[in-house]
Amino acid sequence: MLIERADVIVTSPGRNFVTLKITTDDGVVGYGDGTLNGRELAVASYLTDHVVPLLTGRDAHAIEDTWQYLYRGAYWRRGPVTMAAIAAVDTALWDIKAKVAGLPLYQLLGGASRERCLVYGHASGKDVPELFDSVRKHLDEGFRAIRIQTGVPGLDSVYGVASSAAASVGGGDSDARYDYEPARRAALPAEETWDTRAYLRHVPSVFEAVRGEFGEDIALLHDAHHRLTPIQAAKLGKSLEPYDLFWLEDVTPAENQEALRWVRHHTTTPLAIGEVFNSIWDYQHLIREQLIDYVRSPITHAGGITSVRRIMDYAAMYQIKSGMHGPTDVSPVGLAAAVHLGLALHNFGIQEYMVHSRETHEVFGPTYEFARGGLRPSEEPGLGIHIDEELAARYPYERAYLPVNRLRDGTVHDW
Ligand code: KDG
Ligand code: MG
Repeated sequence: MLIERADVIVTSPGRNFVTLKITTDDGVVGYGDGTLNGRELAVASYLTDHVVPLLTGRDAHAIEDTWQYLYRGAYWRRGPVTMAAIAAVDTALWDIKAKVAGLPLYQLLGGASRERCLVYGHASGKDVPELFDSVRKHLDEGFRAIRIQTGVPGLDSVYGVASSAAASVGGGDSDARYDYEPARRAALPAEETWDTRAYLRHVPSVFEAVRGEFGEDIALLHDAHHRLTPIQAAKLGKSLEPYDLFWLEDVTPAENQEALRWVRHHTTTPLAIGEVFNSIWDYQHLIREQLIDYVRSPITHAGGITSVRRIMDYAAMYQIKSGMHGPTDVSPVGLAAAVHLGLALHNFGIQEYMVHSRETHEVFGPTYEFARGGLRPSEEPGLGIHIDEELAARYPYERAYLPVNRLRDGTVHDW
C-alpha cells in the first residue's frame, strides 16, 4: 500500500491548527497533528515544501523507516518545527495502519492497560473565591485531578489564569470556561508583568485554602511555567510539601537539565517537565539520573507516537511516568493519539485535558469520550477522528501569539 498524496490542512476554529492528511493508493486516509502554537505556518511550510514531496510513492506501512528517513535524512537534528512535522507524518501513518487492520489504534500499541486515561483539568481564578468556583465546576463535571493557577496580588494578569477576555478567544462557551486560551489573536504578543517574590509568597496560601475547602482526595497540580531559578524552585517545592501535590511542573527553564538536580535535592514534591522538549535526547540525563517523575512531551511536538513511545520505554526503566502536554493547542488529532498511546502504556501517569471549543469539535469530529475523570478512545478503527474539510476551510489562519513576560524593570523574563 503506497502513499498517494499528502495535504496540509491549516484551520482556525477559534485557534490555529496544522493537520497532515495522508491518502493511500487504496483510498485510506490518516491524520496527524503538527500544530506548533504561535509558529504554525513554519510547520505548514516545512511539511508542504520539504516533506510532502518525499512521501508520495512510499510504503504507507513502513512507519519506523519513514520516521528514520525524515529524522536522519534532514541532517539537522531535532527542533520543534522538524519534530512537529515528523509527528504529523508518523501519527497519520499509525492512523492508516490501524484503519487497515480494522482496529482502534491502542490495540496495535499493545492493547489496553487500563479502562481509561486519568486526566487533569485546569481550574483557575483571579482570586481564591473565583478559583473555588472553578474547582467546584471541575468536580461537578467528574474531574478527579485539577491544575490550580491563580492571580497574584499586585499583578494585573497572570498567564494560565482565565480572564473572561482571554477565555473567550477559545470560542464557543466563553462565560462557562475557567481554563484559558494559551495564544491570543493579535498582531503582536501581549506583554505581562511578572514578580517572582510576590508569586512565591502567594502560592502556598492558595494550596492551603484549596486543601482546606476540598479535602485530601483530589489530585492537585501546579505549573510554574519555567519562571524560577533553581533555589527559588527548591523553596517552592518545599513550601508545597504539606499539600501533597500530584506534581509541580516546569519549575525552572527546561533547557538547563542540571537545574533539576538542585531542586530534587531539596524537595520531595514530584516534578514534571518537558512540554517544550521534542526528542529522547532532551531526557537523556533527566531520566537516567531520575531527576523528574513525569515526562511532559506530547506526541504532537516530539516526533509522533513512534518516538514518544521510545521515550516512555526509557522512562519505564526508572519508574518515571507519562504526563503528556494537552492544552487546546494540541489538536483533537494529537489528543486522540495521546489517549490511544496512554491507554496502552504500562507507565502511563496522567493526561492533561483542556476541553476544546465547540467549533474545534465540529471541525475535527473526535470520538474519544470523557467520563469518570478519564478519557477513553472509541472502538472504531484508527484514531477516531472525522475532519469536516469544508467547515475547516471556513476558518482561515489568524495570527496569534503566546504572551511575553517582563519583570518590573522591563527585562524580558521566562514565562
Ligand atoms: O503553547 C504553549 C501552551 O500550551 C502552554 O503554555 C500551556 O503550559 C502549558 C500547559 O501546561 O498546558
Ligand atoms: Mg505547562
